[in-house]
Amino acid sequence: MKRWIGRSAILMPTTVVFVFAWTAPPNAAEHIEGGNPARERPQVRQKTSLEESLEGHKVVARSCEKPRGFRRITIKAGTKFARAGEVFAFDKRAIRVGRCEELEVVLENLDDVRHALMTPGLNPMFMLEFRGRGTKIARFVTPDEDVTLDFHCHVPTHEDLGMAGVFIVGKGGKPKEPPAATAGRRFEGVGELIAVQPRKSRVVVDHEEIKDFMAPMVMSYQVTSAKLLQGLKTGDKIRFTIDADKRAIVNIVPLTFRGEGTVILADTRRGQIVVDHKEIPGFIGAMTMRYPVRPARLLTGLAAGDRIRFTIDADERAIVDIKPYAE
Ligand SMILES: [Cu+2]
Repeated sequence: MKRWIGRSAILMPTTVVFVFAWTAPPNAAEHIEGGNPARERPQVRQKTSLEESLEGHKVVARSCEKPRGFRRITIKAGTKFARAGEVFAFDKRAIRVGRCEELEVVLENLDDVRHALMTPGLNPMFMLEFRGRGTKIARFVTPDEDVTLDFHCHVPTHEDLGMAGVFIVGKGGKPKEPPAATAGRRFEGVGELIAVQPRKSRVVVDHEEIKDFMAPMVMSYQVTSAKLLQGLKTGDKIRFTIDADKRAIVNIVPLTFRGEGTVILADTRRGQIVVDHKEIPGFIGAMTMRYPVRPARLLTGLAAGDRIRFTIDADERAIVDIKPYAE
């Protein structure tokens, strides 16, 4: 009764592509760094925000797999560093760093407003965001080439108001490959929805690395149609396609499906369950079916006849959450 092979066929009809123009630069005001500690991450020890931040932002340059050195730099952001005619600035405007060097960036925000340090020319790009005062740390590895990489504050208007500078890598120089190399390309990512905002046609996604495009991070994206968000909820896992030109999500395939049914057999040893379930909209009709359960300990204490609500992860091809309930 295992029917996972048919899952793409089942998912396909729900896939709708809408395309229209990206209207404004990405709204960095909604860019969120780090993770939401309140979110449930089963099987994983609760990480400290520092660990999460470091893990999420250790961006290794495509051209340097193994860093040859390490350097810590402190960058302060605030109105007090602004020169005449500016409003905000970073305390440093030109930072010399080595080639293929691991940089620990300690960013201090002295303002109450939001700032975001971004180096768009880095492949993959690097970004560290603040929602207010404080210090954050993240790392990236510089490319193994003499190149000058711009950095700026990604919050709209802040770059024009003074928040810009350069990382001079090695002797510095023009990038070999302009950032526009991604132009016209589409990238696929997998992540968990942190927020769904149909009215704004936006989603906040905690995503894994998007190869050749962006490091793992929590980020807000425009979607090209609010219809793409239909039926999606916070906590759902999705596979999504980003159009690099539009800087928007042009397609979303849900990977999380929720079902309800009665346990026929809880096979703890094999980590499987047979469940007589109702229709799972967008996934499969009402039927009795066997599913892998990960982790298998979710089956502990379950017995035939128990009523359950469960979550299917179509990417993991397994039931990843089970909650018994009384009728
Ligand atoms: Cu700023």
